[in-house]
Amino acid sequence: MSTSTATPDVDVVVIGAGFTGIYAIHRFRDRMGLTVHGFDAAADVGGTWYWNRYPGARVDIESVHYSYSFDEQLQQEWHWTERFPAQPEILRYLSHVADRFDIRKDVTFGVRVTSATWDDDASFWRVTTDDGAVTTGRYLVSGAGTLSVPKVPDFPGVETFAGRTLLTGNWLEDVDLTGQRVGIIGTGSSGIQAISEIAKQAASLTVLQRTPNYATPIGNHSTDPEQEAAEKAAYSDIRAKSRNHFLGVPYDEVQPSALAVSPEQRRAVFDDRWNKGGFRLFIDSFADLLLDKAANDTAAEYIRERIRERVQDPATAELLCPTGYPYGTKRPPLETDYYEAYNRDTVTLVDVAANRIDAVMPQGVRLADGTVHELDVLVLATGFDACTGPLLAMNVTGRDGLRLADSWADGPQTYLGLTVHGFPNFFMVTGPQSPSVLYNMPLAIEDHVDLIGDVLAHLAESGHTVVEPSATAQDQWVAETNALSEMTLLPTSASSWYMGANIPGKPRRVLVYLGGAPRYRAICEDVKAGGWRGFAVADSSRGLETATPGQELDPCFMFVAETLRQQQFPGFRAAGVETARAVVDSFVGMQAPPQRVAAVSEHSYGPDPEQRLRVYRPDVDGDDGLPVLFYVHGGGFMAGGLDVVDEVVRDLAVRTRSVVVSATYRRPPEHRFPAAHDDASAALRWTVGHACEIGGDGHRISVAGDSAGGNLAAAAAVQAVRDGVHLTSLLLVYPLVSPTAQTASREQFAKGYVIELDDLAWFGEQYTSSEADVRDPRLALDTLTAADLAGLPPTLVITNECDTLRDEGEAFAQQLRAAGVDARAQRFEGLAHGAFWMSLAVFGCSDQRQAAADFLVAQAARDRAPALA
Ligand code: N01
Repeated sequence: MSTSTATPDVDVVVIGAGFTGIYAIHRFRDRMGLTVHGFDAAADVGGTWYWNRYPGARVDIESVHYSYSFDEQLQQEWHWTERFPAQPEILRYLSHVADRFDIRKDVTFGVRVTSATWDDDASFWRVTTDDGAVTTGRYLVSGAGTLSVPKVPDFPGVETFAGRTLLTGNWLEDVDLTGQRVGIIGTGSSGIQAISEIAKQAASLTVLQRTPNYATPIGNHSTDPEQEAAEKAAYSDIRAKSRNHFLGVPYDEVQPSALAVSPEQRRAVFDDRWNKGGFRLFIDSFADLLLDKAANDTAAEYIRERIRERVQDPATAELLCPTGYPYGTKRPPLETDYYEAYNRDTVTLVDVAANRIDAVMPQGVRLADGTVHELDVLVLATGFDACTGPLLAMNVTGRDGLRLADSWADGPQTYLGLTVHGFPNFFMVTGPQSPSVLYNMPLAIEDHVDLIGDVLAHLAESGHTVVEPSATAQDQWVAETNALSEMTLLPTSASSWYMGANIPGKPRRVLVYLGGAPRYRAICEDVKAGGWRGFAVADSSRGLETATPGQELDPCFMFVAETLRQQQFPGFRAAGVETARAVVDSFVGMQAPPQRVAAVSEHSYGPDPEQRLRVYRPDVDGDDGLPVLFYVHGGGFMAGGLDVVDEVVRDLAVRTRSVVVSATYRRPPEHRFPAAHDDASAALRWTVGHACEIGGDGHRISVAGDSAGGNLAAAAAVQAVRDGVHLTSLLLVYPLVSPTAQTASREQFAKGYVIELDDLAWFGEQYTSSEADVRDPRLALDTLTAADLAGLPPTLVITNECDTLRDEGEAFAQQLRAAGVDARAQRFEGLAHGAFWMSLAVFGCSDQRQAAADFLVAQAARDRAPALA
């Protein structure tokens, strides 16, 4: 192919002809009219199913789900003979699909990609293959797979072995092992599948096990014609359900917690899922198995019990029982008669954790204690350099000579696990940091290829040719991926390939997105709905340097925004008062379990039932009066209450070791301006008057509020200072400063960011009755003079980048500074309005609360009365 013109040879170069390559070629070529060329090192289609022909190789997601969904006729006409088909049948399926869509004509087989280099001047990729050819393509799509670079351990002397060495991950032919003395290293999914089959043929089988695994029954059987017909009749429904499931399968029996049921009930659930087979025990029993060690222990112990039941020799059974890591933190294998294999006289289990492999010799494997296991065949089922390995093996170089290997020296850096900053027009199907291996692969692949198709269509529509994610979007994605991983038990496994821990020297970083397919899909939807958030487009590679990316948004917020969109929430105005209040109250569902405090008491500061306070005393030793934090909740003046901020103020009480007084107030439309403002002032007066009584230090009272509550808090603080009250500090979390503020952030984030501009307008209409109300300096804080503000305590204004109220909050901090107040604003990138309440849903909430707490604690320390200092 040519290499010298500025027009590339093809629009899209596709690497790999497995599940990804086949669909990608069809999608881009036949449905979008693009020119496409594919490469695969294999002699034919199949990808992983081409290379893994070891005995026992079998899929572990039901074939009805582990298959393409993109073509209705295809899924109707194909017949699977088994529930979990073996490798030859899957390869036949892929060959059939390739025939049906005439894929092979656009693939060069038998060549391996040795480098892919972005040409900054021509703005396309130069792809070099090991036959010396160079092919140029505007877009580069990798379907190189996640588990396609086998790990070959460098045992000393491995090349001296006189028998035959076979690698499960590169096993291309049927090998007759009858009568052979076989040794196998590795008891992951591949090893376990192979052991069950090889044990039936070999004269002897020596299993050299370093780490035992939690293998559970696959539950395979022939396809039942009636069930097949029923499934085919409901296929679109099944696929929709699958895409709405964490793992991409339509399982629907998961229960919330293994610890919330009795031991008998738990056992019944485990028995049921064990008998149903597949990944049901792992993914469809209890939702907290990967999150809570105690819950995980129940499943781990259950599996150990079942292993002991199946293995006759107690010592062998104990060796096969995993104990050193939680269930599921290494990918759980599925098996048929695996444990029974050890009941054969011909099978020996050797513990190479206790007595490590020392060397491979011509006659077999020698262990550290000098024992030699003599072998004719050595099978290496030692795993893969997962997820990043296949991409790094291709020597990818992006803009300005940036090597992917350097960009990823500290672990993968991606946006959506699909694209990489610095690598224009490069797409990784099921790449690292995407759900990939934790999402039914064919569906994960279709979703990714479709998303790439949408990006390319967007480029064409906008008249651009080059696309790349911003560094900010990528950083946010990496943070989301790592934060999700930290919430699970995965990082506790010492050798899981999910964490890159199986390859010496590989950075320990989570390689898969653990938020599940539905969350991932929702985020991708928000990326699209938000005008391709985080992606910059340009006419050329150089143009990317100055291109403005679509507004990035923290992925947690993308999920929240998309969830609201999917619920078709019509906005607060259309929802009306009662629904608006219910919606705001429902934000409790986005909060972490509340922190424990020593005491909570209820108080009134006026006759109206809404004039209430809730006082939280943290569990702190000592008789000294604690600092007091007076907190006013937000909710557009007309919604919100003590319950919805209960978790927020408990957390602040614990973080700041302060007594927190949480105030609510009379709300519109029943009570209009200035009722809420009068109440906030009255509640603060109550707090000042009762500070000692509630265990606080009357000299150290800080005032805080969020959103509309920030407005009320600021106004109450101004009034208190005017009344001669000493305040320690003022914390305003994305405060409403004025109903009529006209700012760039109000325009930029008017729609699609949780609180919309029209919501603000409607809240204002509910609360105010006249123009005079709207301009009243208690509400329009921007009209307060320097004299009004002078004397306010040190103030922190927390703002969020993607918030309608951002600019007015930051302007208010300036206004305070101009009045001589020690004030500053702290902006949180990527967050939107409401984050301060969303401790469970938005990971950045914790940073925001910590910033608030650090400020409050520092001010309280500084303000300590001399006698107590
Ligand atoms: O690889 P693995 P795999 N000395 O990494 C051992 C998918 N898959 O090919 O645990 C001694 O899981 C290693 O020991 P340890 C599936 O996603 C799917 O089996 O590191 N032992 C471990 O026992 C799966 O998870 C199917 O202590 C050494 C084994 O080798 C993924 O592929 C079927 C060693 C490697 O296990 C990988 O599975 C098969 C050493 N130096 C695979 N080095 C389906 O069913 C490594 N080991 C679809």
